[in-house]
Amino acid sequence: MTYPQGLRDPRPGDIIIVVMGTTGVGKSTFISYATGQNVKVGNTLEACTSKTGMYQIPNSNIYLVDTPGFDDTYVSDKDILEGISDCLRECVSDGLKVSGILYVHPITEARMKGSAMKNLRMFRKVMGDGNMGQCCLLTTKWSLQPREKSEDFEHQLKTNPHFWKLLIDQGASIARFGDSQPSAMQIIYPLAKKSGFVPQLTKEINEGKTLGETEAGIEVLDNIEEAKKKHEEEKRELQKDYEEALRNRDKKLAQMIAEEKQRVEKEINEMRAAQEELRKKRDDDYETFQREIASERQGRKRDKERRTNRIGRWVVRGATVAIGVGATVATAGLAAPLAVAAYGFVEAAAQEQKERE
Ligand SMILES: Nc1nc2c(ncn2[C@@H]2O[C@H](COP(=O)(O)OP(=O)(O)OP(=O)(O)O)[C@@H](O)[C@H]2O)c(=O)[nH]1
Ligand SMILES: [Mg+2]
Repeated sequence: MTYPQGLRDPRPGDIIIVVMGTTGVGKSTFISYATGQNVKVGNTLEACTSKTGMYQIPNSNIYLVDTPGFDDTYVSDKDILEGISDCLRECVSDGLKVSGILYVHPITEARMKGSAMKNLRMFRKVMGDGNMGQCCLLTTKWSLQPREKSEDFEHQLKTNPHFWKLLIDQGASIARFGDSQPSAMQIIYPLAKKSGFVPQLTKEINEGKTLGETEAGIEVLDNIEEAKKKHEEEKRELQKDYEEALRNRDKKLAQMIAEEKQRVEKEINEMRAAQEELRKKRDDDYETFQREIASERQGRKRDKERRTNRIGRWVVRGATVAIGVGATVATAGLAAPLAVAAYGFVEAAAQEQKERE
């Protein structure tokens, strides 16, 4: 099967929809269906998507941003937040229209486990509660269990104040993904129609805060601090065990404990370094941002081109990759007509909005 041609780098006014959620919930799968592109999907328990990436819906001005989920390794949370923050800020400063956010959760999980709760908290802090009207809470994997069970789980998600109730009360919509391209497009259309907004994290960064001073950054710093305290406790225990092993002249055991202690110390140092970086990640960014504004004011075309190129690097080299992926999306035969329809639809909405402005 061939895919619609015309994949291109995003231009000012193009529409951005960000996809967030815990590892393995189906973010990349959803994007594969929606775009007909070969987005790498995970088959193991390990996180699959490690970097933020942008994918175009063919023949449309809509781009989906795939993000890695926050997991249990606190140091990588810092990198993930950095990636999301940089991507959002570049989108906003390059005039792209961030119009919607999808928060993905598998319907096979009725309860929100530790990492799901953490991702939900991060999602709220990145977006800001006042922007929930731009968000859609999406459930996936409906085909993996009986429908009644899924509906029961969905009810729990919707009504539990610790899960989605508050977000729905604040205006978030909910949707079910039906493992097909038309279903993906039905979810994307209403988000693409919304007007652009600036996520809370980006607002805070643009105000000159360090990443560690933003709501989302504070959450990551606190999590690292908590993990660091546990590690320091563990290190103290290991030290006691080590001294005891020496007293008992058990050299082999002492050696093993010493190695374990070294590993714990290394992790503590990594955590300290991550905290340090988060706390000071303003100066570079903020100054760069200020410089960009200044050079823009002076009308430096060259600078604008450089930013456009930079945004271009986010885009997966879609056209070439997309051609060989018929197997990835069973229903992608519908991609062309739907994407063309989406394009017309969204371009018309953008035009309408422009006229209103
Ligand atoms: N049947 C079904 N399987 C799904 C669905 N979504 C995801 N899966 C499966 O779940 C696994 C993980 O999916 P991914 O799309 O890689 O998940 P992800 O959210 O991108 O994960 P990370 O990249 O690790 O953050 C894969 O084996 C998918 O095939 C869905 O809606 N239906
Ligand atoms: Mg992924």
